[in-house]
Amino acid sequence: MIKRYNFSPIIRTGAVVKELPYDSGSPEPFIQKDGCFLLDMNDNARVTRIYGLGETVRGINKRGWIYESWCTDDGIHTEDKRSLYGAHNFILIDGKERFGAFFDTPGRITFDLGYTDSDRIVITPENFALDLYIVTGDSLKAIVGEFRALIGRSYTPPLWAFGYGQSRWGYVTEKDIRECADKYRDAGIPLDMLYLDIDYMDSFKDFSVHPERFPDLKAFAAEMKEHGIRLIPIIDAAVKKQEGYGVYDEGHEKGYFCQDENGEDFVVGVWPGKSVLPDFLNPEAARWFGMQYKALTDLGIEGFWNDMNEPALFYSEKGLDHAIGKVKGLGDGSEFDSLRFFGVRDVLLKLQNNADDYRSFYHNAPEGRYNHCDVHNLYGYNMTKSAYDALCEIRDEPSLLFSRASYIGAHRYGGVWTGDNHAWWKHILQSLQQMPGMNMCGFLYSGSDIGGFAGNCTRDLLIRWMSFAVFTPLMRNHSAFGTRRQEAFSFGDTEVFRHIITLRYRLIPYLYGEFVKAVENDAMFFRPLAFDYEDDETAAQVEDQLMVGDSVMIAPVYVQNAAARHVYLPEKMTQIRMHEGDISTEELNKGWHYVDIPLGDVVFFTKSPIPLAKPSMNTSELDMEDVEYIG
Ligand code: MIG
Repeated sequence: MIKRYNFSPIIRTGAVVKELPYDSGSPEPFIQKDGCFLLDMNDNARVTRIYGLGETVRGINKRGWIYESWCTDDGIHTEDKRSLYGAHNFILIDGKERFGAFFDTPGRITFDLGYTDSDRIVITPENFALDLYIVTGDSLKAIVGEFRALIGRSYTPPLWAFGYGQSRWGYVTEKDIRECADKYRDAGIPLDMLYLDIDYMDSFKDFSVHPERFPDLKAFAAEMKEHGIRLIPIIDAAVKKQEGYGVYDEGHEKGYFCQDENGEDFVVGVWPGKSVLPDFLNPEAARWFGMQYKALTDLGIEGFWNDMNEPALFYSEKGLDHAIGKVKGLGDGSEFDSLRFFGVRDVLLKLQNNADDYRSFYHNAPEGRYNHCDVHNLYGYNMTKSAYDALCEIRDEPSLLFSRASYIGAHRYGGVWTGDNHAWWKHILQSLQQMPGMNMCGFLYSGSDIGGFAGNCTRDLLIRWMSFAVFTPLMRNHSAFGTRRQEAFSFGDTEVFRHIITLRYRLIPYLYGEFVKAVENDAMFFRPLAFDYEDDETAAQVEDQLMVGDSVMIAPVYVQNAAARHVYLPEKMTQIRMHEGDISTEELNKGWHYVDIPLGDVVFFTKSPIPLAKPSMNTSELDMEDVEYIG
């Protein structure tokens, strides 16, 4: 059952698809006081665990930390952070009572889940303008199901998006991409997608193609497609401010960019240099931007990733002028003490994603004009919606689409990737722990940058990361400019990667089938063990294993040098082991096991038999019907 409470929302976020009547009572079990929603967790052991909040740092059980929904471009995902790229305001309380709560508000909201006072939940929306939904049900799964039905069916990508993808910020030319495809083919490693990062564009102008680096993208896309590979270009949110550039000229003339208080286009600095921000909250502007994707679909492009849509700001024109003023006096011979040094340093550091800048521009939504801060968390969501709506119009086939920033509602239009992680062992676990929270909030097509985006990857890290990512719907290896190369062919012997990625393709009938089922049933593809074994207190405490679909449980190795790990089996299961491409099975009883998982072996567990396809080099060669059953 769902109850809806009204605290004068300023704007319809579009997160929900059902219009429920308002309840006039108080939003029990929360107490509403001093601009907060409070819940005493200790009252008769009312709350034991808290799930949800989507894309966040820390454990599957969110209790004990403080989170802030504020879509943020922050490339250091350490556990002291409060915000990442998504704003997913749904929590699920498990304890004496079980219920979900969705705080539908477009601005900032803080979830203090036993951080300030370990027995208390304090939820503080910045401007108390929200719809609150309290969802109850018979089980954790049932509550999620009710909530998901409220927010509408999740995005389903085309089947080929379940193939393996290689990406790198650093492939600059057609030659770089072709070389990468060749190396995968030579090594016999399956591949479905090659990603184009910002360097394919001409001067980072959205919807342009660099004339020398990709002289004929249409022919090149067709060439790759013959090998079963699709090119997936990036689209950045901001548009280069340059007269003579059609997208800028038209958007400027029609007033489609975010404006400052005087009605002038608000100018920010991102990759293209001085840029402007499309006003995705203005439906006309959103439709106009979405239709620009046609420039690339006309060249044979079938999928996109939307980036920088928190929106990320390196600086604003205003902020930069101020900072330059501060720095200017530096070389004039006057005393330069440490305080001054830190002062100047901070002025420069604070230019990026600056709060004053977010407060300095406005959106023209149908309901009225809004300061960006009040609707910040809707920006990336509406960018993805604009692309999805337009792609549905432009193309007959489903397109691949995923985004960095998101808000609940965006799950209907695309997937999300988890942004700029690091080549750190702990980020394998972080990725695993993020998945169920995102699934609760509707984001099913998701995955992390395999091998880590920032920092230098190693062979063993990549093997372990991939052995986990075999199960994530989005399986993409991506890394940052300047980091060590981390393609599957970059660490000498490629056999181990061939076996792991081949296993992924063999699992696609199971993974895709379970994914579609989860979408259709408003269910989760990844679940904490607690969701399937509600009376098993041990299962409820497991933070590093997940259920994947109806039949599989995973327990990956994420510790450097470990060749075995403890695995909890909540019931009797079959252990499946892939060793050098060979698959073997073994029955294991309920309880704890210490399982050998040497580097290169992929081990997982099944409750019931699952289909396994024949190996294939890409999804167009994959025979979804020709399967054997294992487990
Ligand atoms: O400021 O396009 O998260 O995946 O490679 C960095 C360059 C901009 C951030 C994305 C990352 C991408 C990178 N982008």
